Amino acid sequence: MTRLFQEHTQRTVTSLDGLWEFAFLGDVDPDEVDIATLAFDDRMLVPACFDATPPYAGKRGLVAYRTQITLKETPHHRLVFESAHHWARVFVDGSQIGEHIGGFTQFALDLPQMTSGTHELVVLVDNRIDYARTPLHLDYFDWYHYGGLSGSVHLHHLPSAWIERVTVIVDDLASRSLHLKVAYRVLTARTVPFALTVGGKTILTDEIALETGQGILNYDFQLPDAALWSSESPTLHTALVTLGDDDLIERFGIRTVAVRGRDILINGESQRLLGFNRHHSHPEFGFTLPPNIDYADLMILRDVGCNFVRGSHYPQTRAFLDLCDQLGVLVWVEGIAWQQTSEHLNDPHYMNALHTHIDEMIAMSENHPSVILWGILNESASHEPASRDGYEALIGQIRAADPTRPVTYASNHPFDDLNLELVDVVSINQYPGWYDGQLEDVPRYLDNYITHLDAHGCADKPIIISEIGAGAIYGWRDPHNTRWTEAYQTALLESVITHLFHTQKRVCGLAIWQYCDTRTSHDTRLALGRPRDFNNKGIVDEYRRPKEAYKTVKALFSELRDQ
Ligand code: ADA
Repeated sequence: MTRLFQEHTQRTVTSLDGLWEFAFLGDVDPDEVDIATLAFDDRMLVPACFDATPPYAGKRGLVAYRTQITLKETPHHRLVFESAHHWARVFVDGSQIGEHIGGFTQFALDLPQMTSGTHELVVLVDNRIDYARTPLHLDYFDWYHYGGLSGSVHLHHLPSAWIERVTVIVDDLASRSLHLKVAYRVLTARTVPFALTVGGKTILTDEIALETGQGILNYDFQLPDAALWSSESPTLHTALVTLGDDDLIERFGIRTVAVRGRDILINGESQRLLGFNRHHSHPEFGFTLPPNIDYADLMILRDVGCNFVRGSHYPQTRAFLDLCDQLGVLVWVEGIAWQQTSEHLNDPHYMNALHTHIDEMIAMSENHPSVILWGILNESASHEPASRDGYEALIGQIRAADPTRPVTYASNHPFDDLNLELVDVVSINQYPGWYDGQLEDVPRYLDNYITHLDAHGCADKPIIISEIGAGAIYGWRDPHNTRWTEAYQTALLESVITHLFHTQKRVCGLAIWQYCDTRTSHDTRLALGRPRDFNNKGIVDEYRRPKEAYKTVKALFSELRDQ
């Protein structure tokens, strides 16, 4: 999965994608594996989710991948994994160089000093549900935890001083005043030239004496008259940062996101968010969506009249965010979580893993102008006093790392949530007419949530209905029009949209649950409410075939977008 633009012109980056040697080891303790004696009896594509392929469908266990890497004479080498589901341990020439916990985020591992030439890379990947090893993925989550090297792998050949990360922050919209942060690392002290060009024009130049170690360069600059980014007019700018012999290209948009009273504002203009929750998954590819599926999904969402996607329930790939940047789709990005308990939020093992994961999420998503909201802890125990510290810690972490975007979490406790004062945007997941009450009760339930929230501290905050929906089995039509028929789903979504935006007029956004049907876990507590082992609340099925609700939502959203 590549970016939509080239990230380096000077730095050499070798793609390691391709068919690697592969072995399914099964229920084996990774600490007991002897890398030297592993028998690789199969091949596996990287990137791919191995358990989305028929021979390994549904299997959980330890797997091993092997390939060769070729090091150059450059002073330093680094391996970058776009994602590994959902635990990985990496070896070069038989020596362990690092581990990573949790899927969906990019991680980098530095190689020790080695001779140039060919070396052996082995990666152990585990997709078992194992709280002790990888606490972010639990068996009861309502999505299937595919496994494997699900993202691309790259080998970076680095000079003696290199750029770790570039962040572009909008300080003042009117004057187009921006701030550039360049994180770097240096092996041996040196003085190097620095430059920033934007759109081919040199904006900053400098000569910097860099000490050994790491640091951050900070610059203010202006781009007078530069076009702004918005959903309607998603203009992007390309920054090329060079530092000595290294460089990094980032795309950014000039836009602000703010909250004022009940509104979410982009560049000072109030937004009505109309969209869906989307799982980044497909039965044939797992989490490794080919670019054309990402693109097709966004074209479908655009056709339905959406301007908004909630990336449920984990960080989104940079390739997907690149498309959203360019197409003007507004995105809510959240960390991995699903109905976490207050025990989780008080367990340092869980919280440490989540804090690291959130840092990784921000690092990979922060320059994408399409990302307008940070989310955490989907439907977790926000109604229990014992969860307070956890919410405060995570929200505090996000605000410290990125004060430029509002923070939210999807609460399923509209009547007894204890943490909504902490967020900028209140987001509510509820299923009236599906889990609670009947179809005709939907408007009354929607009014009850809002009346209660407004009377209990949320009157001056934006509210998003972040999940609502009904299951429909593709093609299931029946004169009774009961639950699971396409007609029931259509009627429920029509009632929701009409009531929220024509009658009640309080919420600033809606993310329907969900965009497409998605495979879910085999957990028996879920299975009985999940025919086919799928969450069937998509308005398209898992192969993106439209259900009856498609046309209705499209008509309603399009009318609202035209207002
Ligand atoms: C939740 C949850 C979703 C999905 C949905 C449903 O509230 O956040 O991931 O499980 O309900 O279909 O019930």
